[in-house]
Amino acid sequence: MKTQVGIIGAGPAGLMLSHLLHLEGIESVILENRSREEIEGTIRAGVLEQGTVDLLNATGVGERMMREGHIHHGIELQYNGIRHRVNMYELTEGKSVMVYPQHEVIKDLVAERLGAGGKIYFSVSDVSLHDIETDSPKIRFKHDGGEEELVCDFIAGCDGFHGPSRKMIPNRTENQKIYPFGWLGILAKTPIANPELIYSNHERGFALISQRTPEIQRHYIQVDPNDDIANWSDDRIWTELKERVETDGWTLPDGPIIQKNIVSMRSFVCEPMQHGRLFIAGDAAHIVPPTGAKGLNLAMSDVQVLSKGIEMFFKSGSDDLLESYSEIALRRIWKAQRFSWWMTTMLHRDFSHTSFERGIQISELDYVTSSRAALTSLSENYVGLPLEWERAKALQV
Ligand code: FAS
Ligand code: PHB
Repeated sequence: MKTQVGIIGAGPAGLMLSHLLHLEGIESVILENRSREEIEGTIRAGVLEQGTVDLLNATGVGERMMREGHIHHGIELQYNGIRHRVNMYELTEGKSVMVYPQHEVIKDLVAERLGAGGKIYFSVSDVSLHDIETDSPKIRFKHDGGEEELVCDFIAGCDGFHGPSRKMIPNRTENQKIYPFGWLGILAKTPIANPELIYSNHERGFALISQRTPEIQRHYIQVDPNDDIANWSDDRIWTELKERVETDGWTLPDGPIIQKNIVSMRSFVCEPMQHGRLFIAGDAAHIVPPTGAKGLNLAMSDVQVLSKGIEMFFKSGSDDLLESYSEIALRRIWKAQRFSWWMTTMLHRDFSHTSFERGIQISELDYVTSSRAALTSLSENYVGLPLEWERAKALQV
C-alpha cells in the first residue's frame, strides 16, 4: 500500500490533518486502533477556541457546530463565594469560544473524510514505524487479521500520549510536571446550570461547571488523583459540587449522573516534534492540564503548521517550513502550557500550601478579577493566541 502521508491516529489532530491535506490535493491514509463507534463516543474536550471555530468553518466542517454548539462570550471566576464575570468578548474586541463536544467534532471530520473518499482504517493493531530517516518511511500494522505495510513520503504521529510515534524520536527532551490533584468529571442529565462556565477556587478544592447540551451537563471537581471512583457516590459528588459552587441565591440543579471518571493532571512537552520524515502533533507531543481548555485546540494549531509545511514540500519541493515545524509549533505550545499551568495553580487547592502561599493564591485571584490588564491577558489566552506564522515569516519560509 502506498500514500503520500501516513497518519497514525484518528483523533482531532489526525482527522484535521488528513482533511487539510485533502483540500490541497495531497493524499493520506489514517490508521486508527479503535473502532469508529469508540472514537465517536469518547467524552473529552468541550471548549473550542475562536481559531479552531474559524478553522472548522473555513474548511467546510463547521455547519453542525454552528447549529448545535453554544458561543460563549465570557467565563466566571469564583472564590470566597463571590463570582466575577470575565467579559472576554469585550476584552478581546469580539473574540469568543464555542462549547461543542470533541466527539461531535470527531463525527463531523470522520463523515467529511469518508464522504470525500478518504481512507481511514479502523481497529488496526500492532502499528510500528520503520525507515523514518529515509525518503520512504513505512508503517506496518495488522488489519482484518492480515499483515499490512503502508509506504509513505511522510508519517504524522497523531496517536496521542500513549501512542508509538513519539518514542521513535531519538534524543528527545520530555519536559513534565505532574500535579498533586486530579479531576473527577461527570456527565449528568440536568438543565443547563449557568449561561457560562464557572471556574471555582473553594476551600475544599476546585470545581468547574461546564455544559454539553440543553439536557446533558459536564462538571468537574478536584479530587485526589489516586482516589477510586467507587468511593464517589452520586450523592457525594452533588454534595461536593454544590458546596464548592453554590452562592447566595444560586443553586446547582442536580440529576442522574450518566458517566463519571477520575483523570490525573500533568503538563508535558516533547522536544523536538520531528525526526527524519516523522512529525508528531497533538497529545503525542504535549499534554496540558484541562483547566485552560487547550488540548484539542493545540492539536488543531499543530496540524495547521504541519499541513502547510507538507503542502509547501509537494508544491515547491522546499522543506524549509517542515525543517522549522517544531520550532514554530513549540512557541505556541509553550505559551498554552504557561496559561494552562497558571490557571491550574491559581484555581486548585494545594493542601500542602502554607498559609502564606494560600494568601498569595487568593490575592492572585483578587488582582486578576480587579485588573483590566490581567483580565485582558486571561481573555486573550482563553479565546486562543494567534498561530506563530510571524515566526514562519521571520524564518523567510
Ligand atoms: P487523541 O488522544 O484525541 O487521539 C489519538 C488517537 O490515536 C486516538 O483515537 C487513539 O485511539 C489513536 N491511537 C493511539 N495509539 C494508536 C496506535 N498504536 N495505532 C493507531 N491508533 C492509535 N482539550 C480542550 O481543548 N478542551 C477541553 O475542554 C478539554 N477537556 C478535556 C477533558 C478531559 C477529561 C481530557 C482527558 C482531555 C481534555 N482535553 C481538552 C484534551 C483533549 O481533548 C486532547 O488534547 C485531544 O484529544 C488531543 O487530540 P489528539 O492529539 O488528536 O489525540
Ligand atoms: C469541558 O467542558 O469538558 C471543559 C471545559 C473547560 C475546561 C475543561 C473542560 O477548562
